[in-house]
Amino acid sequence: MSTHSTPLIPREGWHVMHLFYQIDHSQWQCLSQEEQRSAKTKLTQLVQEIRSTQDTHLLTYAVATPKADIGFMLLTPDLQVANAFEKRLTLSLGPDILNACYSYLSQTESSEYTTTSEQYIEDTLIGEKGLSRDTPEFEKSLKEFEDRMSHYLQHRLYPVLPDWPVICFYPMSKRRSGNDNWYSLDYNARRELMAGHARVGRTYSGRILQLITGSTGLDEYEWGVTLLAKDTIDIKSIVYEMRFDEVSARYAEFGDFYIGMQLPLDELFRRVCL
Ligand code: 76R
Repeated sequence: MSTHSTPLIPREGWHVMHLFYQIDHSQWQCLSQEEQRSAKTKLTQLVQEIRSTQDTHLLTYAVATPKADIGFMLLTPDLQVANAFEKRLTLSLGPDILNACYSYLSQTESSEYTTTSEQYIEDTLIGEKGLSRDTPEFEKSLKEFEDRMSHYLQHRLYPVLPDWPVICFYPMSKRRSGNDNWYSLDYNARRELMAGHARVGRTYSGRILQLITGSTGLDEYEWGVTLLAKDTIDIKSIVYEMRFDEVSARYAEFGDFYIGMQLPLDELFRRVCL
């Protein structure tokens, strides 16, 4: 019998875990200096091992308020691997030192509202630019669009996140109550609403990097929202501005918000007083 578990790799995309821990300083104080040093070395080596695993990324951050002390964001294809890394991270500093206080499981996904080539041809190339099919200009513009989209789709499914200092995570769902039921709208209505949402989002290009990961059936809410920024003002403004956009104003429900600062591990240890 094989001793290996069957890999659980989605047909497309990766698994994503947001992990939040509080440190039990009274347990930590029970360790000798030597034990504390080797505990930190163990976590450092584990982080290196995770980061050198193929198609796997790990962000480490200090959480700004006592909702948590340390946060990890783990992206990796195989849920078996994600689960094994999560257990090892939890125990890495010794039993009962890192106590999980919040976690979120989701998957990277492409969006059903992404503009398709056919839509782009109809709405933009023919509709707006007045080009006709089979002309060199038409072919060139279509190829440019398709290259841009394939790059963009690749980022949504297989993201490599920058080391921007501010990281904001919150889960959200679309409302399903009375007249405000997102899921009873037809596809075109949702697509139009999402186009308005994307227009607001695009004005934050270069200031906000967003990664929307899907979690229906996986965790309490329907999506995990991860925002990276260089300035907390940009987090505050995008979330504020989106509240006025119908998609959020009328249809969004939010979970708790976590704000952290990405830090290299040695600085993170000092920050959280380990
Ligand atoms: O195809 C695309 O991905 C581009 C258009 C786009 C989609 C489909 C887009 C753009 N988003 C999409 C989907 Mn978004 N987004 C959020 C939040 O706080 C709030 O009010 C909402 C949280 C933010 C801040 C944000 C930012 N987006 C989604 C979905 C899935 C909806 C579904 O499938 O029903 C959710 C839950 C969601 C939520 N969005 C953008 C941004 C930004 C900054 C952009 C522009 C990205 C860019 O063009 O680079």
